[in-house]
Amino acid sequence: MKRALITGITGQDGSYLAELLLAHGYEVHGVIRRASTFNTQRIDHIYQDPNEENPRLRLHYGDLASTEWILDLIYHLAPDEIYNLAAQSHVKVSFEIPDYTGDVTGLGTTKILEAIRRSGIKTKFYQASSSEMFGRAPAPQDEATPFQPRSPYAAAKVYSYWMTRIYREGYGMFAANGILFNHESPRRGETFVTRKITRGIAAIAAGREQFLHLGNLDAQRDWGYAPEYMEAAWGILQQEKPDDFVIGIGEAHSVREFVEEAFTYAGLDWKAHVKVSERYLRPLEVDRLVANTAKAQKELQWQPRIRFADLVAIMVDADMEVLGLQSLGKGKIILEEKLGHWHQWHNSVSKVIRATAGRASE
Ligand code: NAP
Ligand code: G4F
Repeated sequence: MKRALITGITGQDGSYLAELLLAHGYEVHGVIRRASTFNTQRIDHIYQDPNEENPRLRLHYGDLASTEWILDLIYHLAPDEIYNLAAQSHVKVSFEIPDYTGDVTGLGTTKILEAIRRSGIKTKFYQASSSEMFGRAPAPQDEATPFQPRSPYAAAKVYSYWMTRIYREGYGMFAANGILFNHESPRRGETFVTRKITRGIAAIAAGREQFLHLGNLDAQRDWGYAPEYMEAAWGILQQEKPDDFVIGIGEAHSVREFVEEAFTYAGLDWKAHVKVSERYLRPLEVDRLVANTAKAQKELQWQPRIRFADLVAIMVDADMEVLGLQSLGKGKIILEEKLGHWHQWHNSVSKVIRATAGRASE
């Protein structure tokens, strides 16, 4: 049985990846941070009692801000695959806590790579690199596009990207970068723009809020559906040779277009509800990200099935259900028709987002 270690297992991607690996028959180990309140809502539906015989999902405490746990854990587990998904992942927040972001999102990667090297184990390492690293580089962006980072977060990710390549080329390690463009889902953190919009719509439809306050509506992103991106991450580690891959849809939409599509789907007029607030603007912005995924299509045979309008329907439906409203139901049908058995609406969507529901106005 293959064994995998996931940092960031409690996040959006970590939870989907854990489900995917369990479905592939792996023993999955996840690193979680000690918190005074429960922070495992996204993985509670796959949690296994450690007192059971041979649980296939096990959790370990650790924080990428410190080092003492990493070498021990990696040496003793000797996982076949390590997925480094942990990060302070919010771009705007990275301007407010740049040094912490550098510690965790940047240096955290080196701590893991160095622990792998020192432990002497043979493993495959996946680094969660980001399209944010491209920053100002003209679209479309591919594996050869030079990085022009525009935030402390992006700079930290560029550092991690290069450390991954340095350990690959310098020590012959199987270390690969997945350069993922924005990917979203009903499990997306509540303060990222797509989820903020779909939660806001549900709150407005329920009569709990009247307005949704957003920042820059002109920025364009290449938005896809997170579970499919975790299929790509897994695929990257199944290659014979370590390499770097751009993963995205290849289509850009502005924040305004996301707003329009989502409000229209919910039967609401966005102009009556959306207000632009300076509070959500950033010191620097990334204007346009569009993936050129020719390499991933050819070498990973990876082809996303969920498109922009599908994603919007899935996310609006899910947030409507969280608030106990009748959803329009298109999202559920799309998932049934386009995705396989491991991503069912009831298990992977409803149960989890009820657990992670929070305030709509943030
Ligand atoms: P997310 O939902 O914000 O999850 C981040 C995870 O990292 C959480 O499990 C979080 O734990 C953990 N974490 C944060 N600080 C930590 C620390 N100091 N020590 C240990 N764990 C820590 O992010 P995501 O959307 O799933 O993204 C996963 C990874 O892909 C991140 O590295 C992100 O930067 C990168 N990425 C994401 C996208 C995207 O569009 N989603 C695109 C490109 C790259 P808590 O639950 O305790 O906070
Ligand atoms: O949803 P966002 O916060 O995502 P952003 O900055 O693109 O970063 C995400 O994707 C990266 C991949 O490219 C990941 F690496 C990163 O970890 C994260 O997952 O913002 C998207 C756009 C930005 O241009 C932002 O300025 O939406 C704009 N926006 C407008 N109003 C807003 C808001 N963003 C947020 N979070 N909140 C707003 O009210």
